[in-house]
Amino acid sequence: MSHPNFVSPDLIRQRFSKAMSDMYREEVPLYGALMELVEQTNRHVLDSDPQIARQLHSTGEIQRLDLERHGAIRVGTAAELATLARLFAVMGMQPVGYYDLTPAGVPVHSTAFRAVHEAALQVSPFRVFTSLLRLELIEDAELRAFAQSVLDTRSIFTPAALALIERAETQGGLTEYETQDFVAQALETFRWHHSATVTAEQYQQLSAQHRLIADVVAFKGPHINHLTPRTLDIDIVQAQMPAHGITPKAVIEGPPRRQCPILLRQTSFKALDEPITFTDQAQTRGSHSARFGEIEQRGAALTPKGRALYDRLLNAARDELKDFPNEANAARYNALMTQHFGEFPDTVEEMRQQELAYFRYFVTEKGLAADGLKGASLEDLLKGGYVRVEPLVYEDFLPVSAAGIFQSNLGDAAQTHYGVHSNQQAFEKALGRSTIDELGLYAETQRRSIEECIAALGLNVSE
Ligand code: OOG
Ligand code: NI
Repeated sequence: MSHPNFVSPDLIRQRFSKAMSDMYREEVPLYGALMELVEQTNRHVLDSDPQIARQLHSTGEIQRLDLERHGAIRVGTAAELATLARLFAVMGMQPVGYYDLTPAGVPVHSTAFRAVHEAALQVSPFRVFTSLLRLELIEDAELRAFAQSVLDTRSIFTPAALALIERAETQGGLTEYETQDFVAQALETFRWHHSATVTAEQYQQLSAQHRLIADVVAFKGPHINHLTPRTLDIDIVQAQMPAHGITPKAVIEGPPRRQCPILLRQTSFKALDEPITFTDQAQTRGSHSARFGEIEQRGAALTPKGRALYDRLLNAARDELKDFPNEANAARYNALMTQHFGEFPDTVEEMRQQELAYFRYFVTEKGLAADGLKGASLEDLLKGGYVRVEPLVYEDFLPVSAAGIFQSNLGDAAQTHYGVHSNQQAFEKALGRSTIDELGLYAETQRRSIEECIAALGLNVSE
């Protein structure tokens, strides 16, 4: 039972997301510039495209747009991941989805911590893409043991944060006073540290295995490595970035531009080179690049059938390109994507009828005023204009896109080939629980919205 004096987990998450954004804006000035560009673009789109404005108003997304962002972190051990899961649970965030990045040469597997119910997402859609380093992929046994020993001695949470997680678990929530403290203490885990925990030589050895390994092992904690605002038009932002002193990656990840946006389109700019001090140096002498900027545009969540079509078309375009998308082949890649995705229906009605995407159903004014709808099917109600649909926004990530984002920030030289397979079981063992299947969540939200329509119309229709 939740105590009346407890702050709701959704509000804790909303506050934490704001605190994280303020911290990152202070640490990485380019993030502030990017936020301004995204805000300007969103205002422009809302002013010039009444249909998008109407859609966002009717789904309520307009209220969360300015709050909306995701972050990413990388941890080194099972214990770190399991405690993070508990920390995020205090804020109403659960691990959704499993992403294996090893096929793309990145030695991690990941999940996304986020709210799962549409009402909670509405308060704060804050998400954190969280990766666990797969230490077993370090070939050199000595280096592997060294990395493990460094990770085993660090503690990425403050003692006060750990105490508050426990208190939230035993009490069933946090009071206002405890919440303030929790947000401040939890933030410490994600802060940047200018000093490394290893010598310059050890850093070089870790980095030579994979730059990501150095990024995880050589620091006190899992610094947030980017914070991504949501834009309503990613092509505009991509085109404007250079004029704002920001150089974007060569191609936008995800589906091509469409009338009806689907899934997720993302672009990022390169990691910053930041001065750091190694343990064997008195002053700052080294540098490390980990933190970057990213923006994204979100579209409709796809059903398994829609997702299979997306994956097939994406693979076909990439196979035909015969290489990772880069500066030199970007124009051809974009052309191939547009050509292949011509096959993906691009109207709401086709996507709904072919069951390619998930939708939310709403009762219309006409529906509320109507009588005598008994016995009508959902299709009848739609055709008669008594209910209408809006695509359900995709709240998750895409493994191929995530790999592209990782790669662009690690440099092309970092491409490695691992002969291992995904291991969701090992990931969940480390996490201490199973990950939630995102498709089930979308199906549930769609179902709830249909039930709400039926109740609002006073009907008991069969579909
Ligand atoms: C995460 C990269 C993936 C996304 O938006 O797909 C990601 C990382 O670099 O840690 O953030
Ligand atoms: Ni990201």
